[in-house]
Amino acid sequence: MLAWPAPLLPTLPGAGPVLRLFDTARGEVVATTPDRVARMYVCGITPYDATHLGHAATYLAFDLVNRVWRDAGHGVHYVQNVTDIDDPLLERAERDGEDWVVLGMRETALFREDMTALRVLPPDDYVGAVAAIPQIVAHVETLLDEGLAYALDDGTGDVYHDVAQAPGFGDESGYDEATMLALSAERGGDPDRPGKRNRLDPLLWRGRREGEPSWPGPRGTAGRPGWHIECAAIALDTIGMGFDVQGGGSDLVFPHHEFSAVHAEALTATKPFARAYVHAAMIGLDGEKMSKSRGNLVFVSKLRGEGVDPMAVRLALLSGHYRTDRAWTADLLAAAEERLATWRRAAVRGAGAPAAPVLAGLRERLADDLDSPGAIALVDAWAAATLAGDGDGDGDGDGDGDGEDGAPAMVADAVDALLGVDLFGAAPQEG
Ligand code: 5CA
Ligand code: ZN
Repeated sequence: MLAWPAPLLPTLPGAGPVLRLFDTARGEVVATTPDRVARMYVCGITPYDATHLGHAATYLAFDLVNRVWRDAGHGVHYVQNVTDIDDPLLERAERDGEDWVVLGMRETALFREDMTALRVLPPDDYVGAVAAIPQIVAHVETLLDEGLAYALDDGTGDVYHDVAQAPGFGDESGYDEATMLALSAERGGDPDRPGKRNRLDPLLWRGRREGEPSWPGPRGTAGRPGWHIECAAIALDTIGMGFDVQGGGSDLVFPHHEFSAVHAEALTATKPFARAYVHAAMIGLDGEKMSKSRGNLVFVSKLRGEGVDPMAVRLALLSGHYRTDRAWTADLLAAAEERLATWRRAAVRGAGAPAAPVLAGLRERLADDLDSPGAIALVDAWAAATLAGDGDGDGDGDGDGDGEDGAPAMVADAVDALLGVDLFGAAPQEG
């Protein structure tokens, strides 16, 4: 699938330090250990509605991972999926009397526009579930052949993974069974379905139902893929086992990331699926998680339509730490707009407070589990110091401001490359 255009990425002098991230499986901040090319898989959207600020926050967190690795000198092989066939897509299409393919394509197109506007670096492989069906079917057949999966005998053709045979089951989330059962029921699982060997067993393949789209499936059983095997198959096909970061929102810790790992580890008889499982916290609105099912959504595209600068949206979402659940508020956006205007006023000066400490500080803050609030505070301090110069105090008579010549341009490059905020994108107001 087509991804979206890449924003320009300035090259900075020197290189940043090793990126450390909180790994859900180990329960602590660990150093990432990428090879020359770092490998990252981030779970993509289910395109039945527009991108809201929760989705955006999650993709911005992993955009920082991408940027920090690149700044440290690594190449990055970044993969993202699109769940372009699943229950919610079919349900929404049915509700609105629309073709599910058209709905999915339209919302994916809007997502691309939103990501482009937010200056998110695009994935190298952008893969839809439908396109991955042949690989998924082959994997389900392998699991059946090896006796690790089973078909229900109720005539549906539904196939489940037998998790009792998966030695690594539970390693990713670390949850106890009661928690798993509760989350499974809440997030698309079917713990109470009769005929399953284990209540937690995840669906690998759903046999054809009247009125639903279907594809040729394992052992000739038409149907459509389960959700977790989609991400396992796409990751295996693009970046293979043992990749550096599996990412997504914290609502994917269980069951999705647990079972994607279990499927891939069973298929390859190796561990681990990912070296680190990294989760972005939830963005809320009015005291609840922002979610399509609750309908309490603020869309990126709606804000763009209202003329809000996407760089202010980006700054607003990055002004909180990615692992802290936080709320979207009008004040958050207003503060980000003001901050952006201040940074832009400082960035157009010809001289300002020294740049090197800002670059070093940004690198240090972001490498420390993506401390974007700490990074932003450094730029705030730099902008304040730069703007506090009286404009001609350095005696060179150029009216550019006190301090180091060229520092503002260098800081703007660092802010662009590391935080993804373009300070020259809108007409700056000098003041
Ligand atoms: N297609 C699957 C992943 S394979 C899916 O979860 N799609 S989604 O459209 O529901 O979510 C897309 C991404 O946004 C996921 O990484 C999800 O964890 C994240 N996400 C969803 N809601 C929020 C929220 N309120 N705050 C932060 N991230 C969120
Ligand atoms: Zn996924």
